[in-house]
Amino acid sequence: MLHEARKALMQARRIVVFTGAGMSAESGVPTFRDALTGLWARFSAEALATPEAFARDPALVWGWYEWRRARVRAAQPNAGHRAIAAFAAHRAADDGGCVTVVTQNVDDLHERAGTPAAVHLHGSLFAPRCSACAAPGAFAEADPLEPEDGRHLEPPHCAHCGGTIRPGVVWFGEGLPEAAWAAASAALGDCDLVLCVGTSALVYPAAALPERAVRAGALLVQVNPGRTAFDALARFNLRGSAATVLPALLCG
Ligand code: BV8
Repeated sequence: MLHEARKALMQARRIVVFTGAGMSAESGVPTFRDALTGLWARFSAEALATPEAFARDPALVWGWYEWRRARVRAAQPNAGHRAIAAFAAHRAADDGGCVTVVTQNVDDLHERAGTPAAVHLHGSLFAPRCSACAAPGAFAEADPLEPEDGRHLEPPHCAHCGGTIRPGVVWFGEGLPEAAWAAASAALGDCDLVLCVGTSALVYPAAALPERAVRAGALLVQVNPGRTAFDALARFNLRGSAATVLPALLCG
């Protein structure tokens, strides 16, 4: 299976790597399936990642995002992130093949592994903005030293209008950033192979993109230790973790 999937990747010209939370799991970043801990143990991620939750208790939600930002800053890209970056650079240099990384993740581990232009469909933990005037916001602390089990943390205020600064992520019920959606739709609408890594494929409209690519004739290769909604669409289901399968698949 790995060998056939590798052959398909070598023959493909326009490749999209579509990643989810499982991509960063081995870097110590919890997935959305993982139960929340500490202050947020009684919440689901879907419940906290909403404009309503932020309106109800801004310090609870801001504290959660600063805790997640601290975890990501303490994390390192894993062998899977590095294999994707090396593969993309190699293809671009070698035979002009095009590899585009489209992620649902709000961490910066693809970039830190050497993938400069990952398309972030759901925003970033590192791009706070004003919830009133949308001006870019600044963190109170560049390096958040969050206690292990988290804390309530009042969000800072906008230097321009005094509005409340919010995380630069897409919350449930919110539309995706137009530029990222356009770039991802174009890449997946024109690819001949999509490599889906570490996603449960349950969140829309993101999950519709690989579906649409397969309907347009692209081949789907999946890397995931568990079953997902993409299993039936995949030509190759590689059951394993991102940091173990991707180096063998992309750099073997
Ligand atoms: C919208 C940022 C309207 C915030 C996120 C159609 C059908 C059903 C529902 C909907 C629909 N259309 C819209 C909806 C509603 C909703 C939705 O999809 N709900 C789901 C839950 C059913 N969608 C929305 O609300 C979207 N907005 O529709 O707005 C609109 C339109 C126009 C104008 C105005 C409004 C917005 C969705 C985006 C929400 N924000 N993140 C934050 O991070 O805090 S979503 C967030 O959750 C992530 O970004 C990601 O997308 C998702 C988590 O999924 P995964 O990444 O796949 O991770 P998960 O934990 O689920 O799974 C991990 C996988 O990894 C597992 O399969 C596991 O086996 C695997 N794994 C584990 N370890 C490893 C591994 N794999 C490899 N290696 C390992 N080591």
